[in-house]
Amino acid sequence: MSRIHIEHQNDPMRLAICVALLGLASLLARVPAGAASASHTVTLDLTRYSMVAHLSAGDYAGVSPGRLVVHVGESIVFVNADSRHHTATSLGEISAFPQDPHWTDSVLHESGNIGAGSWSTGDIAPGARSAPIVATKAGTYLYGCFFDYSAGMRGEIVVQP
Ligand SMILES: [Cu+2]
Repeated sequence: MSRIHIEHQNDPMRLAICVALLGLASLLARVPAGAASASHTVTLDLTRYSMVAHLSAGDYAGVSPGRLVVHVGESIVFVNADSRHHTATSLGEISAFPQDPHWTDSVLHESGNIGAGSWSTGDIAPGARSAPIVATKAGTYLYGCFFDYSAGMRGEIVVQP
């Protein structure tokens, strides 16, 4: 072995960096596939998805996928691919889209997680994406757009345990 090589092996700083990198590598190796950090995307676009589709909860348009299945701990990001403003706002843990969601302007602000209680992405500008909304409790949840609910802009999120 060359003299330079031996010097490198004995360099305490180099050794510390090696140990740190090995530690980091073993941490990364321990993160299982499909861990709690998994993220899903729902695209909001009333122009592109203008055709009315069907769910057992009722007719809908403007979201893709209309029915999204996730697991507890995973998060959903709503992407506004449209040229107009949208929201994704909870309708609750119910089985059919209501005639009137009875929302107030407060849903234009981001709030809550999917699970117990109401949640909303808040107002998502054209081209923008929501903060990740975490699915915290198993169940079937309906949501809709504050601006376009009467136009049928709705969707369903199924949270599995
Ligand atoms: Cu909308």
